[in-house]
Amino acid sequence: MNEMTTPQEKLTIKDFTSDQEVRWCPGCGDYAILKCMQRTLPELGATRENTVFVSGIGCSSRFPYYMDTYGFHTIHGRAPAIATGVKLAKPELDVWVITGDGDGLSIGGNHLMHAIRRDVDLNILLFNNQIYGLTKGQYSPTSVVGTKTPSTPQGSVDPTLNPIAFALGSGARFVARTVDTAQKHMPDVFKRAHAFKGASFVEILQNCIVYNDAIWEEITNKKTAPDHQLLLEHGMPMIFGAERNKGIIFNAKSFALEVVTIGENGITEGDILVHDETSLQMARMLGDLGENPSEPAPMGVIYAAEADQSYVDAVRGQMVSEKGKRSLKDIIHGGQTWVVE
Ligand SMILES: Cc1ncc(C[n+]2csc(CCOP(=O)(O)OP(=O)(O)O)c2C)c(N)n1
Ligand code: SF4
Repeated sequence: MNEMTTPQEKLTIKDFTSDQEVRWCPGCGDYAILKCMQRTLPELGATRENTVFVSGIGCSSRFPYYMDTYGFHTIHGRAPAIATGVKLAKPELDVWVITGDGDGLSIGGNHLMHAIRRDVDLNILLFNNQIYGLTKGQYSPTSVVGTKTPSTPQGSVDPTLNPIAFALGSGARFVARTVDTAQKHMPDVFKRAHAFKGASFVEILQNCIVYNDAIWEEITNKKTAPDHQLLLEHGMPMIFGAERNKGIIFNAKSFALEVVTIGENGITEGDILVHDETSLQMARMLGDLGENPSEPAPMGVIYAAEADQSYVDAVRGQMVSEKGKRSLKDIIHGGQTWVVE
């Protein structure tokens, strides 16, 4: 007898689009990221019932409303903590964390650091617009020094926090960068982040057209982008530029990466560094590249290392081995506890 199977219905962008009215300012970079996610999930074979978006507070954190999946719009800076709970309770779910540079790196810096350090299997997307958008444009940890805002009328004096360096310093095993306008590049980065078993950290350069317009202009403008973006590809030489004649070398004297021109000072293509996404040392140097405006910003997968253990499996293993042995009350009262009378 032939078994009848119901063919899996192919989902489309519509299936992941909720009926909620999108309330971002016209022209905000968040729209492009949202569309890209709604378009990419069907390609990943994701289902609505197995997908959760967890966000904190900020314009970017409105994202879960607009996805027709499960979602939590939580409290400021706490999305990583709540997402960790979701993943531990239901490991079969795909858990995406949506956060901003203020939500994830100011009030939530501590929580973000520990979710990354623990390597919880979350896909963390940090929308970096270098400003607090929702609260009307105060400076954030990623604002460049001298940024004039209502909270820094004479210009900010705080040194700028680099999200890639922050993630690597927290022990991240998957770190990538993309930009809101890159409709071809962004899905590939989402797919790699989704496939990674562990905490995948993605910085998305995002334009806030109202409070910090055009901060990524050199990277997004078609004319200037080739000279300001270094598109990384594992195993390929790091060559960039409108004329494809610029490259990255390692300067052993300054112990840093350096931009060179192929054909000048005896530099040939063979001198250009080949990207190795499994090298933490290279990732750390790439993380710093682009801080100087004369250098290109690395885009794509900067670092991807194998996880040495699954945090979720390890914690759930302990939960299983402990089950039925002691009550929660016994555990709480099991140590050095006393009653104050
Ligand atoms: C406990 C608490 N403190 C402060 C705020 C005010 N607040 C809301 S969103 C936000 C910053 C959001 O900035 P960011 O994460 O960069 O998101 P964007 O709006 O730029 O997307 C702040 C400070 C709050 N909601 N809760
Ligand atoms: S304030 Fe900025 S980040 Fe917020 S919705 Fe408007 S353009 Fe987007």
